[in-house]
Amino acid sequence: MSEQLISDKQRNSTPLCENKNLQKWVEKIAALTKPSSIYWVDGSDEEYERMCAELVASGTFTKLNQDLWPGCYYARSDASDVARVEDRTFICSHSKENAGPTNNWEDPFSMRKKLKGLFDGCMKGRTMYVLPFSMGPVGSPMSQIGVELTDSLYVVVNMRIMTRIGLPVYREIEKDEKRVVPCVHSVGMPLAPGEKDVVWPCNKEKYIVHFPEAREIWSFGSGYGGNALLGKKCFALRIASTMARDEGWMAEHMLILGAESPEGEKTYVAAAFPSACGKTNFAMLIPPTGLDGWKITTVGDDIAWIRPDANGQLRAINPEAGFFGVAPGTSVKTNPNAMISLAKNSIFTNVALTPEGGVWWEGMTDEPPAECIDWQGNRWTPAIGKETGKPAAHANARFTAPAKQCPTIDPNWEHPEGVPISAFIFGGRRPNTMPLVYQAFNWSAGVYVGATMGSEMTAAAAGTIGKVRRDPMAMLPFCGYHMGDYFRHWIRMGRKLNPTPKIFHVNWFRKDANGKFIWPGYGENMRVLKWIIGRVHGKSLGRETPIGWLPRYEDMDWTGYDFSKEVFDELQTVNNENWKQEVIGHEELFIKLHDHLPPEMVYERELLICRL
Ligand code: O2Y
Ligand code: MN
Repeated sequence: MSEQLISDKQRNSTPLCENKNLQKWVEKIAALTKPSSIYWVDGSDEEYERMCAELVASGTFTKLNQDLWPGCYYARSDASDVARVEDRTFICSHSKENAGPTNNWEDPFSMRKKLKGLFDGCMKGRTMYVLPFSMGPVGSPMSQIGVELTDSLYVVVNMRIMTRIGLPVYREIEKDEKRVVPCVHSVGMPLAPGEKDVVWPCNKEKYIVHFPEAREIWSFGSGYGGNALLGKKCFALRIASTMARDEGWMAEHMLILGAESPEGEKTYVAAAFPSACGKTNFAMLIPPTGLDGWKITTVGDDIAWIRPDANGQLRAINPEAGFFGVAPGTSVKTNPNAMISLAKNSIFTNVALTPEGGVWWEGMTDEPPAECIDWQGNRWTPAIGKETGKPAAHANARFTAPAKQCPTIDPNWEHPEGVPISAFIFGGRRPNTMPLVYQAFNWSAGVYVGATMGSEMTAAAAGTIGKVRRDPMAMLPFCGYHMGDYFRHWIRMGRKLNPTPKIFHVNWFRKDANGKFIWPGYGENMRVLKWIIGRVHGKSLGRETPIGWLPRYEDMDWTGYDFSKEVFDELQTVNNENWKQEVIGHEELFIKLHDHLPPEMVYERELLICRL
């Protein structure tokens, strides 16, 4: 098999793209990183099979039992390389001020010098893959193109699921109509001649670097998720947010879903919740008993690129082609559509491996397997787990699954012009203060709601479990420029829109006095969505409060669900004293951003204080 691979590598060592600038850049990076071979990825099925076979041969992949998990593979990362590294993520704009106080900044000249040192010879003994990818359907006017040069085959096969790659993208590059975003990635572990590789090469030193003016990404030292699959957070959010600011569109950390009423009326909404707050579950929601005449369709679960059309109607695409979802907690009960999406042709990272050659993670089934191999390769049983407190799967274990396998995938999910967006929903994990749902009074008040969003943190970012932080529009780790300017961009966008989408805030996580969640969440969230859609179409009523419009008990559709008015009223309580504290909390971030904060944010804060 390896001979076959070598001859194929040689075949693809001649450029598959005629664009001279691309060829020159590949040569330049190869001269710096000194790989032993260069492979131009064609993106074919046959190539994918070979690459997965090579990953199995090298020990990085385990092929799962194909009767149970057809087309699926399993990988375990190095124990030190399990999540995005926010403290090692840099925005190297020319001026520090443009990166703003919420990003790590370094002067681009000294950073380039540092990167030159790090990347010098870093691919020795490895193959450098030339991986062209399209964020968004190939050829869509809303799509963008990147080329990732990477020495990680694991990255190539994951990117094949998460983006559109290969020959059609080279053809787009040859048209020379769009600027290509250059992305350079290395695991940072060169191999000496004859040195045996490890299953998960990486480097203790990590750098995830963005040059927004040059629209360039360099990533060193990690092979995991958002650090290495550069189309995702690095391109589709950090670099794209700066493109969007300059070109009058929006790159947002948002799911996109469609809701079709029993009468056949279709409404699309986009929603921003911080990392690991249930965006994937909401994007694939199954309406509950009583509202089963409604149909939810999924356009995307993580990122939305949104642009006004010639008439001012906002339209959105999902720039991705797959789901890189959190495995723990995903089950046939919590998200059957995700379980069907990941049942075949998927890659699992840092979950547990069962003796039957299947995968398992905490929350997947009520009963854990009698034994399995945990994400670190050790034998695990429920008793061992209890004794050591160690889970079988890492909290940030992931599945990489093709979006087209999702049973609820929207018929227009690849529409080149995108789908029309009628509402934005912001949300977070808030045990108190925030009601289940409310509507902002207008666009500017809604931007304030998004700008002051907050949430308890989870495992998606290294070392942050349990903390609470403000996460404006869920973009704090992902905005490629000054957050104050980002709010200004939102305010400006509002002036171009017709109709102006309505803005809402939801909180599925309010707790009662005993610390128990009051709202059941999951499918029942459809009741909230139905109220939101009713507001969009002028069909639902609400009451005015100091923070916005809230549904009363009788404004919600409770068909098929016995939820008491008393509990609902508790869930919807707006306590003015708590809210005064909340507004003080808004200051924390606003003070940091003060010199770039648009005046609308200050007015909205003052208006809110007056209303309270
Ligand atoms: O790189 C990681 O650890 C995953 S982070 C991630 C992955 C998919 C979707 N969203 C996120 C996120 O952190 O928001
Ligand atoms: Mn995300």
